[in-house]
Amino acid sequence: MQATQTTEKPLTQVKSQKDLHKEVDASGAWSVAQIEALFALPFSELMFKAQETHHANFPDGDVELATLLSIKTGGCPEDCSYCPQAARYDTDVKANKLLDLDEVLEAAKAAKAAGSNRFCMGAAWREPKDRDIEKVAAMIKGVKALGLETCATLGMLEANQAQALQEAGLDFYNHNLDTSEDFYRSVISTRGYQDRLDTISNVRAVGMSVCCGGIVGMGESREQRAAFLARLANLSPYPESVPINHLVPVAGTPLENQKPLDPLEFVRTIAVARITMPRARVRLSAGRQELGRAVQAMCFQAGANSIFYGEQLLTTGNPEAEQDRELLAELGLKTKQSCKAEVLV
Ligand code: SAM
Ligand code: DTB
Ligand code: SF4
Repeated sequence: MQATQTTEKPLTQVKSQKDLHKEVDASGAWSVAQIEALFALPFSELMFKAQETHHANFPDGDVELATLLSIKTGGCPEDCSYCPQAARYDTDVKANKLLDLDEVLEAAKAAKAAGSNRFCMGAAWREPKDRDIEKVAAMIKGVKALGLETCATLGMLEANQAQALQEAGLDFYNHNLDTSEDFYRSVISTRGYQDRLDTISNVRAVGMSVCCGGIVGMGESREQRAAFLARLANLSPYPESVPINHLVPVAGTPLENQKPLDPLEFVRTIAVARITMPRARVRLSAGRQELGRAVQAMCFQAGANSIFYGEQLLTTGNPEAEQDRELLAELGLKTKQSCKAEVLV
């Protein structure tokens, strides 16, 4: 596969810094104003547009199942305000060392047996050390040999580390922008937005697929949600996988008392992600237990076509696999076996 560097399409015709997000771009980039206009559509019109886009790009209408495993839990030095794994917050999460290869392969076999398509290994690191990369590379090889797609989320990556993971057979690397650049500053101080863009660029440069999304419901405004989606959609190319997490407010984190986002606004966010990134797998990620069946059904109608599958995310809960199978069956949704053959426009 041709290695592609991630670049952002430049916004042009900018009159002032204040207007930066308001201008329509000559090169076809999404402006924040255009995305806000999508959010502001009558609900049924927005849903209709999202469904048109979804059917045109995913004629099979299938749902991808991705299973998460926390391979290294807790004790993280970062200060992400939402995260129960940050060492500085007093949460119920206990820090553990990196799992052994056998434990990871057991979990991957169980995920495969339950019908999962992708196995995603997550570590509570700011960034991996080179000796961690060697151990994770062995896990990737083992999981891939089981016939699963592989994904890892290990924090910031240097170019040589991205190369090593790619050579081990890693299909996707997850690294989220999390939110808009201006809201980001009130959520995380220990790493910058540009650091995140650099990691995504390093992943692209070695030809791996990018899994990149974020969290909504952290107290951001609609304009900030639009600015966040604009940053994702203007990555060139945009990510193949877009996890949209609904904040899980965990006791002990600074966001523990955050008021939940209006569920219809969550559905709108999914619809706008679908319209602006037509061929991406848009994944309903953290927070599905709180959403309930009806809101999830609306999200699938809005163009979501991937879920985290299995009763555990990293440290928080997720619906039981059986419950999810029942929900998908009731909605008449098929699951996919592999999206390897999908090619981005
Ligand atoms: N440490 C690595 C990193 O930060 O890139 C990988 C794991 S980190 C837990 C992956 C993502 O999980 C975060 O970027 C965030 O989007 C999501 N996340 C973490 N805690 C969450 C919460 N309480 N609610 C919703 N999403 C959360
Ligand atoms: C992503 O965007 N969401 C997943 C995955 N990528 C790694 C993680 C969700 C974590 C939710 C909080 C927890 O379980 O610790
Ligand atoms: Fe650490 Fe990742 Fe949690 Fe941030 S989101 S505190 S980097 S584990």
